[in-house]
Amino acid sequence: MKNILPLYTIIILFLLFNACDKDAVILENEDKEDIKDNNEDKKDDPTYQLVWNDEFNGEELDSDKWNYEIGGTGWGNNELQYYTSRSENVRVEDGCLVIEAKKESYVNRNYTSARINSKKKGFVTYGIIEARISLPSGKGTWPAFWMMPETGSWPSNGEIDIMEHIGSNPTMISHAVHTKMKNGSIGNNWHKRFYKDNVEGEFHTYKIEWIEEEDKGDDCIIFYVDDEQTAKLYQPHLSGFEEWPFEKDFFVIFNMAIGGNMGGQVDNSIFDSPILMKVDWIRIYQKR
Ligand SMILES: [Ca+2]
Ligand SMILES: [Ca+2]
Repeated sequence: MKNILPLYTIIILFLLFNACDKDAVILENEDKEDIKDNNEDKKDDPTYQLVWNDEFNGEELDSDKWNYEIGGTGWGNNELQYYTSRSENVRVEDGCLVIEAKKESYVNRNYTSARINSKKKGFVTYGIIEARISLPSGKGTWPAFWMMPETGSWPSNGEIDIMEHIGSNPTMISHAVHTKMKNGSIGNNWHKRFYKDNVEGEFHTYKIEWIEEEDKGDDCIIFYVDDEQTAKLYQPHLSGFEEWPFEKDFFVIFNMAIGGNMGGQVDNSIFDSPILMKVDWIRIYQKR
């Protein structure tokens, strides 16, 4: 079954079920209002409806939707920052999620930043996953909008990198997926780079459309930047889990790493100005 969190109210379920035929969607009242507004976008779309979103319009991060990931372990990529949940590093302001990286000694690290995820709170199998993001600039920054599986270990259970950017390559947007057969640890993961001016300091939308059995029984994932299709990845024909683990629930992550395998060498002078990743909204749609 295609499903989505949050868990809390079952009250609206019946109403929704009368309107839609197959997707199980459980929503809170507040979310329902948001969704009503945002469905204006898609009200004429016979295919998709909004099922989970955060407009980041409150005063603080919504703990019903997000978890903080905290620590300075390098996160598997030799990243240099310590991720905290402090407002210095992660907050909601002026209608946006703001992740700010800082140069400061903190526990075992010389930089701080933040990483949040929607594990067990917002996840989906298939659908459209889209966010409107303004990226930081500066050598050594490595912000990302990506997805990991609700269950199972990496890399067998997959990873979908909707958008990664590095400040050392200021116009580059990277899309990638990792599977058991093809992943970063053996250096052969699928990826595609796309170049666009002004991704740093300006808002753009980053999106995947993840489609079940789009062609001859095979799934696909289509990547978009500002609604322009930038990459399309098909499931290897009728392949199994080792090559295509993307048939189960994935949650969302926003983070900004400093340095690390992809972020590269850090130019410490970048911290003379605030290093900010801003997310205006995230919206997840599923087929009606
Ligand atoms: Ca399939
Ligand atoms: Ca917003």
